[in-house]
Amino acid sequence: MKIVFATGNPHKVEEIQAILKGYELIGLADIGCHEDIPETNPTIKENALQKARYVVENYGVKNCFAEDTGLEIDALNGEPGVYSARYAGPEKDADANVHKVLAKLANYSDRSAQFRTVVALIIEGEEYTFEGIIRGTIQTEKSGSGGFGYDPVFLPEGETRNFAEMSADEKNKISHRAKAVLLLKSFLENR
Ligand code: ITT
Repeated sequence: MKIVFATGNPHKVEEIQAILKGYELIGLADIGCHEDIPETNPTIKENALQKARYVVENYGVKNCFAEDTGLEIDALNGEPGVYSARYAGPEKDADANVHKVLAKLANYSDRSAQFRTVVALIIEGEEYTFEGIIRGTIQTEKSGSGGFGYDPVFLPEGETRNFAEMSADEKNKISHRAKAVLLLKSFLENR
């Protein structure tokens, strides 16, 4: 089965394709979409829905899913949250975002945080959402060369290596995104 995945982030396509093995993910470029899809809502769930709806409404696509992810840091009242991609500015610079987080947390002893992903699916005109969360802590400095975004400072609960120090397979077994996508997968398989 082919399904459009509305993301401009190639890391997400790689991670999700590895989980949705029996499906062919069609990227935005393949449907002629080269624009930055608006994400203007105050919640991760609404942003995920907004991205999926945008593609269905503007590109004549019937079945589509999108996802939105945020890093939610307890001591910062859930920041950067829905602003995770642009925390340090509109350039979506992962390095600058990580440095901003480390600077803001410098004086806090509570470094607990979570990643939250919401996948929004539109299929045959109906909308569905699936959520995945992983708890962990923000480390004091970066390490590891895998993953992307905030991975070099996110240590999942119960683990000794952060997401950037794990292989893609290891991250994919436990991550927020994997949890949400497994719910999507079982929904698709059971309809
Ligand atoms: P879309 O086109 O799908 O919107 P994006 O990169 O703008 O791609 P988001 O709006 O979901 O993605 O922004 C979330 C940001 O949070 C993203 O830029 C990363 O920096 C970070 N992020 C998302 N998933 C992550 C993960 O698994 N590990 C580390 N950081 C992640």
